[in-house]
Amino acid sequence: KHGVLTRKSHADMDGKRTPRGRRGWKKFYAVLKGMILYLQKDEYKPDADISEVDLKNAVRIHHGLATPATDYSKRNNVLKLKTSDWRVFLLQAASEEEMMSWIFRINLV
Ligand code: I3P
Repeated sequence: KHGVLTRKSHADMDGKRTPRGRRGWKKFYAVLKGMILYLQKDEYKPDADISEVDLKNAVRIHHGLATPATDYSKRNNVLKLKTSDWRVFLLQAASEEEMMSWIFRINLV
């Protein structure tokens, strides 16, 4: 699955709140492949190599959990992704249908 997702980092690997200055929203082209959610700067190209930055933004979603971000009301269609290494991301999808589809696919892994 792929599509546009806008990301906000809420907690870091130690589970601690992401500090100010790194809490902004950023738009990515998301690609779910195997157990990894790639958050790429540019649109998906099947045969292109993954850049260094894109690798850094990749999220391991095995043993993670995605749920609708019902406690976040500033934006619509936002899901909350908790990873097995205690990171928390808010991810805004293009529509409610897209959000539900991402949640379903992430939780299948
Ligand atoms: C953050 C940025 C986010 C905002 C966040 C700010 O600043 O303005 O948009 O979240 O508020 O800290 P920075 O880019 O300097 O990290 P919202 O859009 O959800 O308000 P927060 O600290 O209350 O999460």
